[in-house]
Amino acid sequence: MAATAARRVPPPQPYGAIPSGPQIAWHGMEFTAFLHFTVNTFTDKEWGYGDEDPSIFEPSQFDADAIAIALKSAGVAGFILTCKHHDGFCLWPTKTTDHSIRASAWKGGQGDVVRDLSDAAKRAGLKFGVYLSPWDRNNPNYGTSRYIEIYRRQLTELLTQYGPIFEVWHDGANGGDGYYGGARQKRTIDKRTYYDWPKTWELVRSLQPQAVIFSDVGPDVRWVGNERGIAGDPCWAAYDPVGADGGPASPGDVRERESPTGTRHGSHWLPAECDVSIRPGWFWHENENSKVKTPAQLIDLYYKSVGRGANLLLNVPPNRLGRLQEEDVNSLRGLRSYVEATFHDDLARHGKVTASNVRGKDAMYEAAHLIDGRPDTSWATDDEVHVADAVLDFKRPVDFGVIAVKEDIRYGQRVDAFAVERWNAGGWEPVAQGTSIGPRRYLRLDKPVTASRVRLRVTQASASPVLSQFSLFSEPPDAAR
Ligand code: FUL
Repeated sequence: MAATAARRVPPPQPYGAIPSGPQIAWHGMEFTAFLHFTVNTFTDKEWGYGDEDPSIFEPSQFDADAIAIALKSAGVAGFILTCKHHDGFCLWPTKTTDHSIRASAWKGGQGDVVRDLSDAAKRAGLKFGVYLSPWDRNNPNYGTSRYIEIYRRQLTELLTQYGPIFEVWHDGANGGDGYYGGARQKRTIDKRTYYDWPKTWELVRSLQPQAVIFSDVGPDVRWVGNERGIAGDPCWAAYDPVGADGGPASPGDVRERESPTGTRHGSHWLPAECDVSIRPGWFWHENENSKVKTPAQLIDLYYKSVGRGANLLLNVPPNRLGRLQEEDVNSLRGLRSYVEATFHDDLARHGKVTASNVRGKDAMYEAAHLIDGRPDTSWATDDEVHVADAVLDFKRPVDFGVIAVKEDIRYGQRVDAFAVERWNAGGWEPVAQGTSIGPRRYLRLDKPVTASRVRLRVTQASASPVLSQFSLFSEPPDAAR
């Protein structure tokens, strides 16, 4: 036993920034939903001023289980609720303000939307996350240090009373006009200092150590820099944010043009999340029922977010009844059937795979791990071998339209560029190429390709490649584009 262990080649050294445990779990979620729901749903607004009468919040047929089940069947791994949006109305019976669901006529002030949805998420096997707007246009204390205490108490309530939270979402929209307890003023805050974010994040860590924290600058998950749901190409998982003026960055003050691509060789693992709404606005509006994104648009977004190694956070806002709108659910269904039909059968698993180099010639790192369906086993090369290839051989030719490649991110993001080729008429012919891989890279071809030999080439890497997956899939013939 000891002799065998001694012969084992050591694992590769991690390269550059590496993910934390909660970040690895978050990457595995891939696709999550956002629920924007508050008084705006009833006033037809996107940003409530903060003077809304709480009694207008009256979702007469609210059904948390129906929402969670619809999202579960859309294939999401969890959802995030706007527990308080900029208008300051709290969807749970908070002790920090009267401007909450307790003052609403709904359920005689006894309701708790956060409770109902977090419980429904658990029943549906989904994770639950919270959005708590830092900007509060209702609170009279907004702009003073007293409000920061209130914000932290609100977070504490949300993070201690509703079970495990997978993500805490801090919006960058901060400060401006508002009701502020009747003052009706413009209150501008210093985005760099007012919130003292490091202290708030420490609080989140202490209450929910498994949660990831999202903002324009992380510390765990970064905003992708646009609200269209599109990650950069490349999209590096590491990122060193810079403020809009080139100085230090903070939530609401970031140089957005670098957010989609991240920073190659950046010092922090800070992966991108693509937040986008299924409809033009974040909140439900009757007149947008005819403007819901089609399945083809959602599929395209899926490739441009999930397919580039980011997570997709797709907003599906409940309507005034407290239900998901039928049009939205239909589009989600279209996306789901495409994803299932495409990704259920990995054609690569029907082939045999060989590699140009295997780390220490050790079976632990052999290329077969690329097609074993396990995320925790990898093909790795010797330290000095940065350019390498793996070839799939099939008994019978396969038709494929989608290529998937994954790095074992526990070892960092190592690959800079790769290419996929097929054997045709006695030579290798290019099929597709890409740059960043990270947790996941999907390449959707313009049309399907037929081949009985397919080669994955790592053409450039900053450290010896460690890849956990190389897959080929076939899209359903009727896939909409
Ligand atoms: C923005 C907000 O201002 C929008 O209302 C929405 O919540 C979006 C997700 O973030 O910054």
